[in-house]
Amino acid sequence: MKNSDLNSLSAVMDKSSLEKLQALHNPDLHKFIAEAVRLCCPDRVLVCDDSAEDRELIRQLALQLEEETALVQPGHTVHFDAFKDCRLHDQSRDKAHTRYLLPHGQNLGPGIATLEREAGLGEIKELLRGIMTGKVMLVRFYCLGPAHSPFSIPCVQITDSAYVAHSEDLLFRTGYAEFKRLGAFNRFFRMLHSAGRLEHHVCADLVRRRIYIDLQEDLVYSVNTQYAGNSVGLKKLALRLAIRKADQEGWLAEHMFVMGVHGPHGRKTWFTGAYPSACGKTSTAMLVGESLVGDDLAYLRTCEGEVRAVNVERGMFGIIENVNPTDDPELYRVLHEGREVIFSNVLVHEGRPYWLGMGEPLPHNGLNYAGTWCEGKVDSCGQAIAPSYRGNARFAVSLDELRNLDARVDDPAGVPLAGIIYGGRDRETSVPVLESYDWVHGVVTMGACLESETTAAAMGAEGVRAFNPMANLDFLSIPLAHYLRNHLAFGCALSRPPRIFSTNYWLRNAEGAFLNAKHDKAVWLKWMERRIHGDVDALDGPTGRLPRYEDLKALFTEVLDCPYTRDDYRQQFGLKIPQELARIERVETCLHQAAGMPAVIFDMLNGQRR
Ligand code: SPV
Ligand code: MN
Repeated sequence: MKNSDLNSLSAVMDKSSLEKLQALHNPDLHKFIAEAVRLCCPDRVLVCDDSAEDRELIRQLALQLEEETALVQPGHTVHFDAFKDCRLHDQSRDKAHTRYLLPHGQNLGPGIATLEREAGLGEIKELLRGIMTGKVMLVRFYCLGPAHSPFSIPCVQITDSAYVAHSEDLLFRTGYAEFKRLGAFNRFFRMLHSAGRLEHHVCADLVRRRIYIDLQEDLVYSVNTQYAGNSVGLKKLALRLAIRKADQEGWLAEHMFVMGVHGPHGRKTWFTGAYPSACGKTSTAMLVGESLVGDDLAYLRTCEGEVRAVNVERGMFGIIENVNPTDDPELYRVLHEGREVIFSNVLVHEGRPYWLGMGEPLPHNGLNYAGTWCEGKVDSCGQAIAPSYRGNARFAVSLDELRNLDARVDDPAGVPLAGIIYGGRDRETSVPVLESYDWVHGVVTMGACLESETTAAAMGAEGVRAFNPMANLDFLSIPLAHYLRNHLAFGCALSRPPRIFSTNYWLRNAEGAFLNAKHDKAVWLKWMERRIHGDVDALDGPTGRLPRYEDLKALFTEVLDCPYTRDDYRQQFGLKIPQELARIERVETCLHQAAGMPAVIFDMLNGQRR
């Protein structure tokens, strides 16, 4: 450590924290922390390692600071994010104020918000100046992906929010040992977060909420926010840095679950699935009888001619709405009996959490995201306040709580990937399950053409159809054309790339009724698994390979023990030609707006149209 860094830090750290930092022989790390201390002026800095004692300290701190409140069930707490009214709240990702800082004159193409780097750094540093006065700065180390692996990315998180640190303890792998092992290396991800001024333990300065990503330094600044999607740096903020790193190194960083699907005779086949937020990604990964590796973020690398996938995380920050004993029995169990759960923006009554769609009547009053709540309460815009934050109340748990966790979750080599699934929220066009003809066909017509209706996971209007390639558009830190070119190249380099499928759980009939029940996705998954092994045939259609009625009928009986009629099949799998053509038109328009799109993408769409 440089002398000046050491001096500035020893004034605000106790001996134990200083020793922990000194044991990491990494001047870049020391410099980053010293600069953050000079900027944010905390009263004290607490450096944590991977020990159980430090984790317990953070747990206790979250309660002491009242960012979390204990519930009746031991180890369970609730956290609320700020809510002023329907226009000003802190309960989902703030896309409008999340920006990449780029040198003057550079941009990342349409739809990706950027800011001139010097100006952005000036603004964010002004917001952070002295922001931790009177507070404790926490310094935490994590590892994205399994440790000791080609996938691992060490990260350091600085925050003044014990809730953020506690969430990361549940959601990510510890990383102090990894930093120690690696010593002086310079590429690690850096996160600097402050919840800013608090009122009633939630962010008071929401209008000054900013999330700025400095790609040059692999550093994310986040200020005046507590919602985990904006503040828990290792989640979607690190994904943005990872997409950049993956681009430079020739792998893929994706918004995907990873799971093992069980086939006949003990066979297990590995899939990843990219779905926009709140479109069925977690519920697919959690299907009864299958094995979970991860539910939100995956890194994909090629190794000896095959694709390997890992879960970036080690926990789940899931949507709680509609988690009930019938649809999600394992999650429901964990939310009641788990050792440690952080609930956010649910309804609390007599120390117990309640949420919409939990399968039992809700109390008529309690504490919720808007303060004390009773039925009929409205906000200052006159909007009814729901018992729990509609659509985006969440829970955070460690994967260790789950009985369906796959034994290979921490395999440093990842799992061999056989299939990739793309799924959006589409009421009128795509069939429930479809297989692509080959890698390029799948990447283009299923991944790049993904459209979905917007949901409560990000700020803005809900239910609006939006172009969302690979369900990753919100997180792209490289131009879209570049990202798609990487995808094409990734699979084209392999003699047997993973098979690509699409699913749509949200198809409706003309009267607006859903054409599928929630459990039907279990059948689509089994069909894809059988296709990969050639156990079932398919029908060659203009948009891809379709399941045969007889195979689905047999699977409905086998998997769900329920009938499946020709009429069901016809309604679900009849191609909606005008809608398909309209979709190609819309997506093509979006793709044309981005410069440098590979010509093969438009050729493929033209072929599809013909
Ligand atoms: C999502 O919105 O896709 C999530 C939650 O997984 S967040 O951490 O907000 O990104
Ligand atoms: Mn997600």
